[in-house]
Amino acid sequence: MPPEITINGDRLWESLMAMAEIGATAKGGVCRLAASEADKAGRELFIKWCVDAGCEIVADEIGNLFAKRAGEDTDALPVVMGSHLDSQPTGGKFDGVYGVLAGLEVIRSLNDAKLSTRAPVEVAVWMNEEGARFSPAMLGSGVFAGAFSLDYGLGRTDKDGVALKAALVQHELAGIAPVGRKLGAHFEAHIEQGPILEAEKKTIGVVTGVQGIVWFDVVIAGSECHAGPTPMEMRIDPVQKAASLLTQFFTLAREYAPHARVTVGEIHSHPSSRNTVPGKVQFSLDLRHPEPAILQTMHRKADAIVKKENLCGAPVSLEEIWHSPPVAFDENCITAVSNAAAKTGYPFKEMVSGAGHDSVYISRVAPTAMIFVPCKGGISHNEAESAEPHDLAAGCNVLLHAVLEYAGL
Ligand code: HGY
Ligand code: MN
Ligand code: MN
Ligand code: MN
Repeated sequence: MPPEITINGDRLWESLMAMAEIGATAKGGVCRLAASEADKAGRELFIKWCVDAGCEIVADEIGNLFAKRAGEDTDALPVVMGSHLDSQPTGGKFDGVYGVLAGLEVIRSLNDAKLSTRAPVEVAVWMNEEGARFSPAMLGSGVFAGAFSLDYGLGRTDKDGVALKAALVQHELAGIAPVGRKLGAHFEAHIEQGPILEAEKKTIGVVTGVQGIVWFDVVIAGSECHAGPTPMEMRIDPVQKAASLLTQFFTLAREYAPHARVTVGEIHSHPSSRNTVPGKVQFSLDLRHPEPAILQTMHRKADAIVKKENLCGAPVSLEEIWHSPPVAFDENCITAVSNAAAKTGYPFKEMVSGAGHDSVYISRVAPTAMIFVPCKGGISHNEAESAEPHDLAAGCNVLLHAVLEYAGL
């Protein structure tokens, strides 16, 4: 029987804190937008650590990175531990990074124990998971899984018109691999980014799937005029129309509570001058629900709201820019995670993820499941994001055992 490995998490915590210094913000968070200088620096540090751990590094054409630890059976498909290093503009130290560095810690622990696995084991860094710089989210894993073409992915531009293709850098230590390699299985460790595990005093979330997400761009066309002499009834004011739309969109969240989510994260007015009635207002709309039928109803109602608002005043357009249907993960992978949680003795529960993750698209091309650990107050996509070292270590031990159930010793 191979020696039992128990990951204590100290080295994992050190790596997380070292990575958090890259793109560190004044308020204790990180800003490592996809393919930015900070993201490049984070990827270089990850590559260095993986080369030091004896891994071969390859990158695919959309910029996904893979650190490969050979297995005894060179024909066996790799068991991959993946997540992301890119962050929100005011991101936290753990979103995405935890899953990547927990994967590295598994490899380092196998090295320490001088254990070789039957199948190769890899850590994947999926490009542009957040969608904060290049929409849509989960772009790198989506191209890898064939949900988007490589040209579409490389052609996505940020708000300054910079294309991902131009922003990508090839890392000198990385060989090039085509997108879409076959994988044996994919496991992603991630902080929950919500309050459930902490509230229920559970250490591990066995993630069975991910709720559906639809992203829209809303554009309201007004006409610029002077804030002083122009009588209210003469104005075509997109902000007043936005106020009515926003109230109705948020009503959808109440109508389909408790699982519906409605978020308006971006709001822009043009020309954005305090004494000019705007000529245009644009905002993003993010609708989510775990039930496909209800998400469709919310989508249909959003369309109807816009249609009614278009009967008068400032014209509104609602353009769907991304749809990620609800996903159910692979039963055997879910069982491997449950078995690992039971074996390691941590209190666990099954749950559906409210956030999107790279595992959504990778589950289309490989058996996939996820492992959640609590984060403080359920806060994430916030510089105050934090997690307990012992919970992070627990998730890493569960990841190790779930991976070994597939990779074999
Ligand atoms: O939008 C999401 O849920 C993910 O964090 N990109
Ligand atoms: Mn994430
Ligand atoms: Mn995120
Ligand atoms: Mn995510």
